[in-house]
Amino acid sequence: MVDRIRCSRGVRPVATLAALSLMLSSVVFSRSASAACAIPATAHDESASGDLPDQPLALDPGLGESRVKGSISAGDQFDSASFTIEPGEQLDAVILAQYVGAGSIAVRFFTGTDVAAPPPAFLGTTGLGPAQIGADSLELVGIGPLGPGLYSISIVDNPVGAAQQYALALHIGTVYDETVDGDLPSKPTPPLALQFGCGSNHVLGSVTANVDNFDNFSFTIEPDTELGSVILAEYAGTGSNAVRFFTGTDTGADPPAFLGETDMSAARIGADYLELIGIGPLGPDVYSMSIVNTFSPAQQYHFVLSVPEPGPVGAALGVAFGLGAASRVRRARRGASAASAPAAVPPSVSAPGCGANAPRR
Ligand SMILES: [Ca+2]
Ligand SMILES: [Ca+2]
Repeated sequence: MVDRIRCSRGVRPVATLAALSLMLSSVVFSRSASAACAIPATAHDESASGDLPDQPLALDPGLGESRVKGSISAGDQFDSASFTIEPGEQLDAVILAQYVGAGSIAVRFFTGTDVAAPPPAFLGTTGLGPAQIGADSLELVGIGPLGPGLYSISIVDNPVGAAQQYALALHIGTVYDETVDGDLPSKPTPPLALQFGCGSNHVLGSVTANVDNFDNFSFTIEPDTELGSVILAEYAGTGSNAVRFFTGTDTGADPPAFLGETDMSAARIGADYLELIGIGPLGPDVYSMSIVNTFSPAQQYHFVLSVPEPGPVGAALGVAFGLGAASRVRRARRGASAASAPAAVPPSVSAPGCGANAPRR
């Protein structure tokens, strides 16, 4: 059994998911939450599922962390895999989680796959060895995060002949970006219910006095999970504002309970708002956030709401994605809107898959 929160792909209004529920049946909506965010999914493990081929094998990583584990040697010079980042998602990081062996390997990134038309476009490469354990290959190459599209990676023996074992941890987060997905509602329109996943959930928008005074959204933290942090990753603007947290939503039978508030400023980029307000971590429940600007010119924000996964890599990423986010986000926005950059992507609306072993529909 895999958990519902991990398997919900992309930040989408709950109404949209509800409309899909008949198609997806109980696979998505009746999963046990007991393993929620508990074990990183395995996208592919060569010891269990066979050698990754020279030409990319299509994998199905889920939201949050999914691992690709394998080995290369003199007789197995290339391990190649492809995967799709769905609309409403981005590949936040590709962390070298494990490395054993002499020498180093190289990981190469492409858009598309070798078996698709048009042929793949080379994005970049970086060498990986013991010194890069814990490092993000996307950051080393200078290409992350990667928005929706079809991508391939190829792990290459370097130098040829050495034997190495590796594990790469792919981290896929959800994204709600007002420039792509539309303005978040102001009162009296109810908060937009966003569907979060394990790992990082990005919300990007802007508020402007007398034009767009409120950006309101809600989200559900599922049983056995928690909201670990809410990091202001980016901010641009001047003047007053407020970021407010509630339990519940304005649309519920019970009015929301105010949890606390504080404001955004350039000095708070990288700060955890749950810590600033003193309310985190937040356990299973329905919550709302309201970003308010009723007096000042336009203010742009990017929050990263993290539902943590176990282990040092997962725990560190909530902070890392926030602190290193300024350049990441600008690239993410391009990736999200530049649908023509990667090869043609099927307009998949939702994927309940939880790693490579679960069906996507
Ligand atoms: Ca191999
Ligand atoms: Ca807005």
